[in-house]
Amino acid sequence: MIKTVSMLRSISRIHIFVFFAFLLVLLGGVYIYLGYDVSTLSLCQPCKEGSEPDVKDIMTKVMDDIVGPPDCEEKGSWKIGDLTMQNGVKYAQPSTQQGRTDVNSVTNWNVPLVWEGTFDPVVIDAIYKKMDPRIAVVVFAVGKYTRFLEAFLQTGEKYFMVGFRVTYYIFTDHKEEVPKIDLAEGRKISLVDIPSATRWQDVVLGRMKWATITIDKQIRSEADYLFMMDVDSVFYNRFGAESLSQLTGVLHRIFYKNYDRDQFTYERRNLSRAYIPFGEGDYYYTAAVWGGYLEDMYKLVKYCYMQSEEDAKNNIEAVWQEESHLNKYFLYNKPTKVLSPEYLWSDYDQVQPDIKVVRISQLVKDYAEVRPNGGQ
Ligand code: UD2
Repeated sequence: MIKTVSMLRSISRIHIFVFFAFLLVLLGGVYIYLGYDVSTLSLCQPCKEGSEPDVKDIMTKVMDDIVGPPDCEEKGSWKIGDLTMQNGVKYAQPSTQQGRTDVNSVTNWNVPLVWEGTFDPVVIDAIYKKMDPRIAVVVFAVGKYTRFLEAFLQTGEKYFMVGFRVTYYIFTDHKEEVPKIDLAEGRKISLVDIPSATRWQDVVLGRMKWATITIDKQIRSEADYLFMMDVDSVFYNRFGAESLSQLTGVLHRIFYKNYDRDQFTYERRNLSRAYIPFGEGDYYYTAAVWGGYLEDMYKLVKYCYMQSEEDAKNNIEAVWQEESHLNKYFLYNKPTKVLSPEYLWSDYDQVQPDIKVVRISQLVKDYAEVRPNGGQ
């Protein structure tokens, strides 16, 4: 009798398991049938959408009813679910034959390498405005670098993520020197107090520490994407949603062509955690502009901070500070989008024929005068 009951129990457990497995497969089938790409399946859809309901909204509701709604606000883990756009947007038909032929617009791990002419801003904006992401920009203006804020912010308002929600997080030791700028709707400035430094190297590396702490304390609940940027730069042209991805790196203008990877200024001393041996490497990335999903950026910024702390214990500082650690990370954790040097050129250099648009550019400055411990 006892044997029969326990047999019945285990049979019914198996039945329940089979039933749920079947239900799951059925739902998956319906999901794919409705046009979803399984690779982009995310239970965390954009939290705020202003468009009319469609099949995907209905499907999302079904998923919500079964597994409960996503906890986006609470976890701050908003992700791109899929690349939807509203009906009726007018734009040029994309071609499979025409496009940039003078540059490579895909990496060898098959993600976009973005140049002018490889995207349609109308389409990109229609997709990302529907998601309405909150974009954080982290800039440091320590010591005399507050003088660069005005042009950075003024031109940022003209060209950076126009029409999107943007918060500039300004880390400074001189709050009183932060200029008053008229910001467009949905955009704001948030000031973060940090101590002064006596070495510029401590400021650039300190960015990793202070950004890690402040993402933890504040930014995590306020942003979906985060960009780290140098303040001594100005925007000259559109820098838009085409730059958004899980993790986005920018090619350094000096090394983006005509350089063998063994000439890249990677850290070559194996005592440093940023060490990259000769014979390895994809590109050389700048640390003056990088971005991505909030949580992925948090992980990367914290990685640079931790690695530089390890270096400090061994009395070594990576040759290009956080840029060296960033390059190491990107070598073994490939970015999901790579931006051409249009996304950080320099007023020091002549614009090359393949750079059709300079979107943001590093300003010429007197290093010795502006840094606390002089030039080099
Ligand atoms: C390069 C990189 C920079 C970083 C640095 C590391 C470019 C365009 N930039 O910049 O991202 O990797 O090398 O050596 O390639 N800052 C202050 N106060 C200071 C010093 C620096 O606020 O006293 C901040 C400020 O936001 C500045 C940034 O740190 O934009 C980078 O410092 P930099 O501009 O002096 O360094 P640079 O031009 O060598």
